[in-house]
Amino acid sequence: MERSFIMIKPDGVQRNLVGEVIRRFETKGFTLVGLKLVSVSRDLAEKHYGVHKERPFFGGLVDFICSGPVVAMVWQGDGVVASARKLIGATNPLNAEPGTIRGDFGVSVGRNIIHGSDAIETAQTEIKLWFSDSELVSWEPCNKAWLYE
Ligand code: DAT
Ligand code: MG
Repeated sequence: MERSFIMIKPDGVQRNLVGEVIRRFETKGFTLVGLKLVSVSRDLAEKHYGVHKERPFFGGLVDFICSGPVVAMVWQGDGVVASARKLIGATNPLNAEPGTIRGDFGVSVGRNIIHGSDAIETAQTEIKLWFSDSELVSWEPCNKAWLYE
């Protein structure tokens, strides 16, 4: 089944939004298959944001991601990659719709609380970068019959 890499950034952890973010993914109906608190190394942050390495904000972004613990997660479910992006909202929280995580909790692009993979292929690469196979748990939620027909 489809999986996405979701990370609560240092601002989300410091602002006590870990439970709120997890609640939104749980109540939506997605399944948590990986979860850990990580003190991110520069090497990992630079790899994760490698696609942005020529952008002027890259250095600040890497500094920020390494500035405090993050919560790295893998969520599973039909269509989870695109749906997670909708739950998260637009990159700039000022443009993100109310009801989305960034729309409800943020005011600036450099402190936008959460990361979510932007495509299925990206998700696969990011999950491999952040998690070993043994850290991912395949399990059958008991409410599955009530979420899928
Ligand atoms: P997203 O996180 O929505 O996938 P992205 O991949 O374009 O957005 O950018 C990655 C992160 O980089 C983003 O979450 C916040 C930061 N960022 C993007 N554009 C920025 C900008 N113009 N100034 C400062 N930080 C920026
Ligand atoms: Mg992105």
